[in-house]
Amino acid sequence: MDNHCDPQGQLPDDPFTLAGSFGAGGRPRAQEFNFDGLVGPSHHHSGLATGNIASMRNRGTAANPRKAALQGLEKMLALHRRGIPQAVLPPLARPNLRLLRALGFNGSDAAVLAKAAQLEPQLLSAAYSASSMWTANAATVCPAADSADGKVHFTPANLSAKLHRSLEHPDTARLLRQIFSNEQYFAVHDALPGVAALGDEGAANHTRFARAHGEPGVQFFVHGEDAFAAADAAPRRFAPRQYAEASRAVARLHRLDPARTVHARQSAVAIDAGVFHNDVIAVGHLDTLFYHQAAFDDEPGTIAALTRACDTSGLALNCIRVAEDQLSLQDAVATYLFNSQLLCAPDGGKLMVVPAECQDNAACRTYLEQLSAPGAPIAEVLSFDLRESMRNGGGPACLRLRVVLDAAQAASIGSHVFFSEALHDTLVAWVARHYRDRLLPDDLRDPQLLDEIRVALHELEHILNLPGFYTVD
Ligand code: SUG
Repeated sequence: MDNHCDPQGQLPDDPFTLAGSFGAGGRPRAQEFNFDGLVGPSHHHSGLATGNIASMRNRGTAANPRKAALQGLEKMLALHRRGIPQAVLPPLARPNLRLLRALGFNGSDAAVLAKAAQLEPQLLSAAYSASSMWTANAATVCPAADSADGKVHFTPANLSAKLHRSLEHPDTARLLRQIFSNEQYFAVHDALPGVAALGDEGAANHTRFARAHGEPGVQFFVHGEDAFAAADAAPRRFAPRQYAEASRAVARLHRLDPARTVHARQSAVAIDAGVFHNDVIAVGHLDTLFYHQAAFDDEPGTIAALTRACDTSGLALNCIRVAEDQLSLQDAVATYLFNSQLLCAPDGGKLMVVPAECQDNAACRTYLEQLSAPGAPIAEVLSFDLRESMRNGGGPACLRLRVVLDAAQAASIGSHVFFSEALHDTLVAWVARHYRDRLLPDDLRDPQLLDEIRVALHELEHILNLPGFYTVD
């Protein structure tokens, strides 16, 4: 197959050195930045996410927030060193005391925590959840080249399927508006109304194909359910999280060209096997779709629609299909092979970033050896230990939000979110100073933890130049 990576792939150390470069048709060159979530200090395992097998399985086990954050930073550093444009999104402030107070817990902050711990420990876990680390769920992002108004659009995901996640979007919107503040370049919408029938899980159910990041592409939205479809509700083990109506609304808000937008339905069998987001079973990048045969409700129809839309954009879609006899659906969920990041190295080769669990599974390891053999589609497989995040069902692709930016758009960002060796070192030292190395759900009642987190986040606000971000409660 054609190893077609972004021909604009000269990746600078500093995104601002991009200034002044133009690509095909006089369009500004653009790069895909991976905005990885920095794992917050309250990372713990409390089994809040039904339908997410890892979260359900690890409920109540000890977490190591320090290790979780360092594992994420190690991935960011490694990719940065490979020349992949990398940035960071900070954790949202937790605990969310607004939630607990709104639910009738009152008194001092310590009293609120103590009463919630005694009466509703799962609500306390939700208020303390560090789930904003999975930035693939922060928003759906549309590069300027795909929108009729030429702006980069963001719609924060309402994440209405899960209580702990539904708390994220107001702060996510505030964060995105603070970072992507220049309205000449960026439009940050409000999340869709937070009801089940408009459930939206952001970029985890969305991908984009294009010849180069700065060129118009094909947007691909995947949903689990049609809110108003006729009674097709076969008995299900797990409820879908993404609704077709939500995907279509995001496409309208982002002013996409319907001819270059494809909507497809996830297979219910996959959802029941633990594919709570489509990015657990498929990933796309530039001209490539990597997917398991069980990913879509109508596989031939979905691939045909995508191929047609890509054809009309002058793009030959490369599909890498994994059959059940190569890797079972169950192993796909256990290894998170499809939650890998597909990336383009500066030398043009395709990189695949997989979780270490892929190497622990014999079938998956064999498959990856074939996929990266000489002449095969992938130039190199990079494996990372992200076990802390994985124990909550979050692999490499969950931890990053892809944002395509050209030089002027990148240069308009004043926050210190672009990754560098220096930022890495600062953040590692910050984590070492402030994070615990063991956290159980029961520890969340400790008022000392609240104080530790407040001090840490106040410092982070300065490191990342996000004034006031953590001041609002
Ligand atoms: O929403 N886990 C997250 C994992 C999100 C992974 N993201 C993507 N696939 N893009 C979720 O299920 C677990 C929290 C806990 O169990 O404490 C959790 O929320």
